[in-house]
Amino acid sequence: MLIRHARPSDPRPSELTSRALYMDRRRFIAASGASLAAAALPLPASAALDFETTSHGRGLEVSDREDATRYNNFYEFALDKDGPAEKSGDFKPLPWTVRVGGACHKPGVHDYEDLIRTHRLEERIYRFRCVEAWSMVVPWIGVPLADMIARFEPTGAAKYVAFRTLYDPEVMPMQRSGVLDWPYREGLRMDEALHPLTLMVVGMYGEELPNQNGAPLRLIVPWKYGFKSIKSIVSIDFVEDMPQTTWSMSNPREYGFYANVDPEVDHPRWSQARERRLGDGLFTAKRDTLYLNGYADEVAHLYAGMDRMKLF
Ligand SMILES: Nc1nc2c(c(=O)[nH]1)N[C@H]1C(S)=C(S)[C@@H](COP(=O)(O)O)O[C@H]1N2
Ligand SMILES: [Mo]
Repeated sequence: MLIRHARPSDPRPSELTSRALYMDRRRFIAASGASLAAAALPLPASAALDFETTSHGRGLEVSDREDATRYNNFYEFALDKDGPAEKSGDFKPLPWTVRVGGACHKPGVHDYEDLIRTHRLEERIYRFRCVEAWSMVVPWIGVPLADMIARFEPTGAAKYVAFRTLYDPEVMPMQRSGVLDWPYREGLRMDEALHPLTLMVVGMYGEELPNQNGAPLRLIVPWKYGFKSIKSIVSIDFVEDMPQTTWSMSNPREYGFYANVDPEVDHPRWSQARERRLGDGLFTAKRDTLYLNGYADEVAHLYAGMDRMKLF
């Protein structure tokens, strides 16, 4: 007999929308997408993707595509939220290669198409929480990072995975400034990278990633603050020591390596207890931030015994 076990991160009642409403809304968005986009800035056309739907996040009320693709953080293009969509139009995400190296048996340079085509794409609806206390719910499309990592055959020396974003100051204007130490760097502990929730994302809302959301491939680690979800990845390295990460290099007091969503660990300059969901009206109450962004039952064991205040 087949029993569908509820996933512990399944939506709570306040986040629910009916499946029918979600499908309707998708159809509505598909039908009206052109006119909506024309009303704002024209988005470069994205190709539709072939993917399997999954039960991840089924029933969560999905954020509007407009919000998720026009309110971004992508410091390579701009420091404000509208800037990435406005200033990334000339960026050409394809062709693209990813260099894989370090402690693995199959290092090498991989063409994006080969890297993706050999995997089955899945759509997963995840909550996403920025460290700046806004959140959204996005239907991401990607490959479980663990599946991608398996083909590189990491060795026993691989304790962490380090990722880097493209460095190309000609098309990424803020890289001509020193606001951050470029290229953007992120990292995960090996067990975090291999966790089934961790996704290497190539699309959202049924289509390839828009430039401002990290085309052509970016990470999504749904229980961590948004800055761990590095965009436009050009290299993956398996390493023995905890890698340096952009935000902790720039301000180690404010940004740690773990960056787990935690309502009880305040950012030094603001509380993390509440968040504003993109699309909620000005008069809608902020929402309570959930420990590990609502994924605690799936990932809390990774941090058993760890001091949340020290290893933030
Ligand atoms: N390369 C790169 N990746 C990045 C960032 C960035 O500035 N550069 N910003 C991070 C932050 S702070 C957040 S909140 C998310 C935003 O992702 P989104 O624009 O798709 O919502 O991207 C993350 N990945
Ligand atoms: Mo963020």
